[in-house]
Amino acid sequence: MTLKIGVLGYRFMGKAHANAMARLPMFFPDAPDIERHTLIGRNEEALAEAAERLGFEHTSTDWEEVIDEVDVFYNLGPNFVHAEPSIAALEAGVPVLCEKPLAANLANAERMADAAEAAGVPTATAFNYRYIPAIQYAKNLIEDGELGEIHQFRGRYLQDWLVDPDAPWSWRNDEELAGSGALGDLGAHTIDLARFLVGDVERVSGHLRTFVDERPVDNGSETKPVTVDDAYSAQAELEGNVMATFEASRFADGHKNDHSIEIHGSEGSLKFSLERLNELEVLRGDDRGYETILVTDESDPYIDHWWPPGHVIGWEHTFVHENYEFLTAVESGEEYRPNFDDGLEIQKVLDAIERSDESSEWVTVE
Ligand code: SOE
Repeated sequence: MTLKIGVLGYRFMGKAHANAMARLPMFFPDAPDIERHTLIGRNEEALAEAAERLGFEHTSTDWEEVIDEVDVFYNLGPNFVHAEPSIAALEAGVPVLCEKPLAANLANAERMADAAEAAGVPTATAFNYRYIPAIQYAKNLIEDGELGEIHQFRGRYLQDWLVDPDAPWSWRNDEELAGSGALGDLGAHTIDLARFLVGDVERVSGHLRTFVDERPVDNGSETKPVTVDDAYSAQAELEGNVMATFEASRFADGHKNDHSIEIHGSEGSLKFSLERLNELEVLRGDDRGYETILVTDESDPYIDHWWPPGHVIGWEHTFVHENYEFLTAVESGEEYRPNFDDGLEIQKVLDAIERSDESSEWVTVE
């Protein structure tokens, strides 16, 4: 059976997922057969150009119509578009992959997770960084007890594309449309890795800041207000009494896409940085320094699908692994993680960090 895929959104994420789908038959021959069936957007001309370039057979400006025609629905639109089309697809029994964060607010994330539960079909919240081989290697080390009992998690995600006060306003700067700023866009990834590698977030103390209050619209003389954070930091307690700190900024000059984590346990530590994603730094026992492990051996997660050792992979490969796992779960009907429930748990943490910033108090994640 060939799975027909409908995709809403054709910009950054549309390109990342379309590329992943195109790579699947070549590198993951056991992946389900898929057809890039319909690309959905609002501007017919731009949509037609994107469909041609990204390899989709059809286009549509009406997501409701498409839901009835496809076997899988990808929601890659801005955060404020996540809820309604995803819920409608689930009500029609269609599995959904939705970009992160799951929604622009907690209420919508709850509605989406409820719809997923009622539908009983696989769902995905698209946390692609779980699919970096070095991150899966780290998970295996932790599960095998190589780091002993985990005491501390430290995660920061730094970008610099908003340092310029004249960088144009976009939906990512608006609370209604995005939910939050660096917190939801970047912090959601870090919190996903903390949950994936260590455990659930139990309570948080958060701090949010906006450094530029208004930005030009389309380089013109008009401006629009910035109603989300440019940066956030939080301290947290994870299950098992693990101490954590999270931080993200779009205002960290000199950092392009610097997502770094460090984990310390009773028997060892590890460090990972997205800008060197083929490597994991590990320290064990009485080692006096970290050993850099190049995670490109055939026995490393997913690597046997790609190139010989040392022939490094990149950011786009994470989407191939993610699409492989999700579409395999769709075909077999098995549960996929991270699903909408995981997306909701992360949304609860984002919400708790914002509430903690407002109240200047620790907030329990419930
Ligand atoms: C922009 O800040 C962005 O594209 C995020 O939206 C992505 O989730 C992250 O992977 C890279 O940066």
